[in-house]
Amino acid sequence: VKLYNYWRSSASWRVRIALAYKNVAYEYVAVNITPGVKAQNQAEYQKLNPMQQVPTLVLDDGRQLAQSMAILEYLEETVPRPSLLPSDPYLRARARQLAEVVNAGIQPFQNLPTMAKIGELGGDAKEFVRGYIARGLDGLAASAEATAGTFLVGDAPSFADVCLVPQLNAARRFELDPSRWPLLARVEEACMRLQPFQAAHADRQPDAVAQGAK
Ligand SMILES: N[C@@H](CCC(=O)N[C@@H](CS)C(=O)NCC(=O)O)C(=O)O
Repeated sequence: VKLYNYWRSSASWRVRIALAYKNVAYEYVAVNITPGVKAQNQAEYQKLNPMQQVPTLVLDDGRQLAQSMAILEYLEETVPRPSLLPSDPYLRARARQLAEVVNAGIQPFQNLPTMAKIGELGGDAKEFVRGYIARGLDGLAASAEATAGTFLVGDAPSFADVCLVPQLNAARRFELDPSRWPLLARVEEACMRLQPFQAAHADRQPDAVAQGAK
C-alpha cells in the first residue's frame, strides 16, 4: 500500500501508528500541506482525495481510502492481529468514543484552512485553537478515567491512544503543556515506549527530516 501523508499531520500520524502496529509495510508518499505549497490542492492529488486532505491510503489494486478513522477500521478488519480495539463491545465503543473526541471534537478546529479563515475574519486563530484543544482534552481526560489502565482503555493500545499521541503533539505546538492532563501525559509515555509509536512519530518521517524538523 501507499500512504499519502504529511509528517506533522495528526490524521496521517494516526494511520502511520496503526500500519506500524499491525506490521503493514507501506510506501511513504509525502504531500506538503504547508500554506506556501498546498500540494493537497493539486489536481493530481485531488483525484485521489476530493476533500484535498491527508491522509489517503492507496491499496495495491489502486483503490483509495481517505478519512483516518475509516482507514483505521479497514486495517482493523483486514489485519485483525494485533488488534487496536478491545474485545468487549462496550469497551470497543468507548475506545471509538475517545478517538472521536479528538477526531471530531478537536482536530477540525486546528486544521490549517480553519485557522486561515479565523484569521481572515479578524480573529486570533491560535487562541481559538487553544480553546478547542483544552476543552477537548479536558473532556478526553475525564471520560478516560472510567476505562484507563496502562492505556486509555485498559492495558493494550487502542484507536483512542492512536489519536491521543498526535493530538498531544499538536497541543505542545499550541503551547499547551500536556502535564495539565496527568492521565493523558502518563498514557502518552506508555505509548512512546512502544516501537510502532516511535516509528510513526512525526519527527522521524522522511519529509520531516527533509524540512529540518522540528
Ligand atoms: N477527518 C480527516 C481530517 C483530515 C485533515 O484534516 N487533514 C489535514 C492534516 S491533519 C489536512 O490535510 N489539512 C490540509 C487541508 O485541509 O487543506 C481525517 O481524519 O483523515
